[in-house]
Amino acid sequence: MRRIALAAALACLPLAAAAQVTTLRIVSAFPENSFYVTRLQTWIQNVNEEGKGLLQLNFIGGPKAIPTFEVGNAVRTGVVDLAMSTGAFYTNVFPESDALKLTQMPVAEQRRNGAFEYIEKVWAEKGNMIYLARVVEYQPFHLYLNKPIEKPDLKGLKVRITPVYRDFFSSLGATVMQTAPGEVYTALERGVVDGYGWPIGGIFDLNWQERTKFRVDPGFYDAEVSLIMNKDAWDKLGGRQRDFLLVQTRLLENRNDYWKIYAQQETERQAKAGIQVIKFDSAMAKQYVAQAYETGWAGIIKVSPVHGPKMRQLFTRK
Ligand code: 173
Repeated sequence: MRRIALAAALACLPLAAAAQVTTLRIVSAFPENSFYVTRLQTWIQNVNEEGKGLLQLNFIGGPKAIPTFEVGNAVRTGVVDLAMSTGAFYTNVFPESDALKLTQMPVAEQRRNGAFEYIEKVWAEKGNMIYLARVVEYQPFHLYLNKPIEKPDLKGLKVRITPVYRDFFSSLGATVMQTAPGEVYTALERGVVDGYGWPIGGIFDLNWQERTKFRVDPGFYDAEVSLIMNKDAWDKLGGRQRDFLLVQTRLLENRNDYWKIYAQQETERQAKAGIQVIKFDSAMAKQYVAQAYETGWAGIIKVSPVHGPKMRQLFTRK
């Protein structure tokens, strides 16, 4: 009798669990056909396999679903539950978001030195967001150009930017123009810009190599792409669902060493595509990178006099 009751109870378990499934809506601020998104979708598939009966992710799409610079507000207000984005795309929610480009240590170390905790606090307070995981690192930004330069002087050049590059490129004399990644190709094609900022990897995703003559070395900062979540959606999850989501996002973050290989591959691929490297000598290079950080932090601290200096202290390698 008892055995039968137990068997019956066990048989009911999947049903009981099924009643607990939550499906979260996730979007990407990067274009649908970018490598970042391909990688995200592979991860989502796996999460959905592992999360049967507990938690499912429904990929809504990229900027066609929600425009790049509106994704942050969509997460803040709960129009979507989760997003893969970068801070530069949601400075309209809170300006500190763009500071993540300035971290000088891997996210694993940020989780140990208090930086991650500080990010979590600011994101929750100012963005109504849970900062879940950084899924891109080891990707320095570069300036790509169609006109040659001999020194870090961009006077007379029009350069496509996001907030990432605004203060730095402006300080070098560039005329800057902000666009989402999806509009870079057209801007280059029409000659509206003479170049653009982008990390070392990814320019082939939208065929920009067809419209790119030079890459300027060295790179600067570290491209940040992260998973962020609406805080109310997080608060509604059960304990097991939260644990599962934390484990899954951490698994993706723990694979970030891959980006080191990707950076090498993309550098080679650019050379093969005929993109020439404009390389500053070491003194100039040092000054160029120093100016990138100086102007970057000045910009953050100007709009965030309280959090800015604290972030600078936590994000800068001693
Ligand atoms: O669009 C951009 O140039 C940008 O800001 C960015 C940020 C992180 C990764 C890739 C691009």
